[in-house]
Amino acid sequence: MGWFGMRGLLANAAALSCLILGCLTLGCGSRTELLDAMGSTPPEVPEPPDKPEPPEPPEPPEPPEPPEPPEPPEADLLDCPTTLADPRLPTGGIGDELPIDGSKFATGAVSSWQWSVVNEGCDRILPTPRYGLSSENEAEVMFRPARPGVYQLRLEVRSEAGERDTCEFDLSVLGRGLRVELCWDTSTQTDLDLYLHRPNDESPWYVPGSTEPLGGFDNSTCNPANCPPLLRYGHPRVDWGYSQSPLEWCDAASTEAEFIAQGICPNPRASTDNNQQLATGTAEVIQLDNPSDGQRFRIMVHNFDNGLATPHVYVYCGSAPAYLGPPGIPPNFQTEFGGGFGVMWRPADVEIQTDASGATVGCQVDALFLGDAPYVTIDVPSY
Ligand SMILES: [Ca+2]
Repeated sequence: MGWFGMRGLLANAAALSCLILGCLTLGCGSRTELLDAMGSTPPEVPEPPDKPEPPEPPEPPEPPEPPEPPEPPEADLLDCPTTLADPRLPTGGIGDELPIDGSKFATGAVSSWQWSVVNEGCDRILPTPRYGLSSENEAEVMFRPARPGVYQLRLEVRSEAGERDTCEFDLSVLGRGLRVELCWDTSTQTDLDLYLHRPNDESPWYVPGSTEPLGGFDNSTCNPANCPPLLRYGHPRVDWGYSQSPLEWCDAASTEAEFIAQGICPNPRASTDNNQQLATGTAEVIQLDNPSDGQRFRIMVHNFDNGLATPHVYVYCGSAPAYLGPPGIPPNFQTEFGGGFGVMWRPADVEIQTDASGATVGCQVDALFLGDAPYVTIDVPSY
């Protein structure tokens, strides 16, 4: 682009500017006249009225509750065992894997299976039941018992058409000798200890002259220092002259696995001490596989840390357990004084009955009383 072209453009731009300025001038002039007519201060423009808040939208109505699904129709799909001797039931002991084939119970075409176990004994008190149950949605379930005696199992089935049937049946688990189980509601907080006294011996629970349990353990009891897998406080393993059991008699699914790891399965033997450090939320168990006929054993429950608790004791020496407790005294199984030997409960004496081969077939469980009350003492370590 040349100079003349640019000059022409400038001339045109000047003309355009004049035109725009002229218009602006005219506009300004008109505005000034208006202001002069109304005064120099423009009137306050009134604030627009507040916009009213829009009304809250109404709550949407609650959707109606969906109707309960109708109960599936009942049908006769199962013929479950009604006696412990039913040949369709497996036999076995603690820690064994016991398959139960539900197809042998089915009388109709079953398309789905649901197995469960009714929690009884310590399993109804502990935070986690101890038995094992696997393949519980299969026709053949695998059950691993954790104590002797009778378990109650439950089976619910459905047919292809959605019909439903249920049954409950008993399964007996073999036991050996004497087994004592202690469980309590506060097993994740309080340290109770289970003891078994040497038979035919009425010495105190703690060495005469001692003033508290840790200084008073001795071989006259199976106690938390000398009976569990881990020996403590320098005590040798409890020895009342009973022979050891074969390793396979110790339960690899419980803390007895620690005995197996040491290559021993001693008698008597205790589970790992539930003291909130070594174990928590567990039952305390003492097992003696080979007691002699007529021997009497006293059981004792000690509140080691004086925490609150409601203790329950189950004694197994035949098919049905004896149940003892809770003693109800003192309140919360605690003493307000603390220290010393604290609260000790002697729930029962157990007298063993064996057959000619020496196998325990039953026992007599005599609950113990002090006057009319359960045999509970505070700071008194006598038998
Ligand atoms: Ca304990």
